[in-house]
Amino acid sequence: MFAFAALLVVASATLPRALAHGGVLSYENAGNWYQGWAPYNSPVGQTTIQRPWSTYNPITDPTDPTLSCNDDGTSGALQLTATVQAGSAITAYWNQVWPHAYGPMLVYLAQCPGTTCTGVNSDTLSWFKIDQSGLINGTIGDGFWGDGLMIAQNSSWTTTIPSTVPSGNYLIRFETIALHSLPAQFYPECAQINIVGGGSLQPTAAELTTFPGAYSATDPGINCDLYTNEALTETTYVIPGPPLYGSSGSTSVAPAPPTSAPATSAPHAPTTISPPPVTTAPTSVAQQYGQCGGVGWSGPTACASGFTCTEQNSYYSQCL
Ligand SMILES: *[C@@H]1O[C@H](CO)[C@@H](O)[C@H](O)[C@H]1NC(C)=O
Ligand SMILES: *[C@@H]1O[C@H](CO)[C@@H](O)[C@H](O)[C@H]1NC(C)=O
Ligand SMILES: [Cu+2]
Repeated sequence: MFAFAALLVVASATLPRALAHGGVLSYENAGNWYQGWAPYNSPVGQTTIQRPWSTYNPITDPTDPTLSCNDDGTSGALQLTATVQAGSAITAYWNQVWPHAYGPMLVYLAQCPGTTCTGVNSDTLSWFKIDQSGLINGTIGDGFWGDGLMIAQNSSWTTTIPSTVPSGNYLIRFETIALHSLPAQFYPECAQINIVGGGSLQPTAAELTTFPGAYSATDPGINCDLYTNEALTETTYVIPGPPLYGSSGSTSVAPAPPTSAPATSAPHAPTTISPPPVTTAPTSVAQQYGQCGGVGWSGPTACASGFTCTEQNSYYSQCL
């Protein structure tokens, strides 16, 4: 069993004893690697973009005060921030091999007031969800989940910072929720990023939430028993949390043009071609560094002019 072999490797690397659990250990963006916080080392001298976190153990209460970033919400004494281009991909890496294949993957952003997230308690922020993957196929009881995809992708998850997100300082919160036993297990860790080159689409009120606050123990996606008879036929899973960013309408997005041609209007041929308007609404092509393909990907598969969709692995293609 590869999982067993991996656990032996982990044990010999003198990692903590909570071998069945863990968290995000490192990040990658645009070719830059960022080592994460080491929760079982002394906090003294740790310099990382990741927010401090305290335990490999799961949080099992969705109202737990540590639910925002798996700690008390404070930044590190030597906290760093990564500069990240809007539209670029950022990957979080969990300890290998992540053991829990049943449950959803979720990624959130929260903008910090002021000019830095350092010193801002994560418990005070409003979060919006930029990525999620629930039940990919099969049934609740025996299906393939976002968590399984994360494991299949080298125990990592790649998400694209939406190109529409306003530039600024954010926390990014990667979360895997494990449903193999009840209560559900929450594994959230956060990192500080400064998003540059962003757009102007603010999340709507309906898309914003808090941690704790976003989840309840009675949410169908959290109080989800995989071991009932119904679970073996149920193919619908409701991912917990707010609607995805950009999905619930916003005043700063222009309404879609009517799809039926205005047959009755007199066609006046324009004598000049106007340049395309600058738009901040989501487009059907991926921008530079944006994801454009891969197993499970349902977003754009074409790249903006001048960029080519390039396969990085079977789960991730990127416009370069
Ligand atoms: C479920 O999805 C995964 C990943 O896309 C794929 O490898 C697997 O074959 C699918 N299983 C079924 C039963 O469709
Ligand atoms: C798999 O993840 C590890 C970090 O956990 C990383 O060092 C390694 O480069 C990754 N391998 C691939 C093929 O991406
Ligand atoms: Cu575990």
